[in-house]
Amino acid sequence: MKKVITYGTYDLLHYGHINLLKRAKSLGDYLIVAISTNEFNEIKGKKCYFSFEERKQLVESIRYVDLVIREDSWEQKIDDIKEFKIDTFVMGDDWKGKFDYLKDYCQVVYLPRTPEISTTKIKEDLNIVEYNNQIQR
Ligand code: C2G
Repeated sequence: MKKVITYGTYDLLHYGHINLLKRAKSLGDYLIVAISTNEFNEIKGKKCYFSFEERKQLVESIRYVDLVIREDSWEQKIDDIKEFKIDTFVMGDDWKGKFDYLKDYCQVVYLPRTPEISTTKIKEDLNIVEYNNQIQR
């Protein structure tokens, strides 16, 4: 069984995330997603709308995902790869090159991001809508 792992915050789940997970799963038979905990997101400087438990529940419901684990630190990847006997590590190509050190332990694949969507864009667009609604009231 070929095992794949990927890491991320996965806040405000959108089709860019789904595209990544679908392609990641196509590289093997079993996909593990390590979701950044609330505490790790603070270290990453990310403020989430959904809590870890809510983000975990959403990602677990995706047909391509077989297991969700916690991402508590930058340093856990090698241990995860060993513990789960991972064959392939996958990330979007905004991370290209950043995890090449994992090539000593498994295949490393960077996949093209879905360009036009992001959690940040969703938040910005909703703020504009809310702002316009307030003006019209
Ligand atoms: N992604 C994508 N297309 C988008 C947005 C995101 O392919 N339009 C991918 C990212 O490249 C990443 C995954 O979806 O592989 C999750 O994205 P984020 O939740 O933004 O994850 P990030 O904050 O980059 O965390 O240790 C690694 C970090 O935890 C990665």
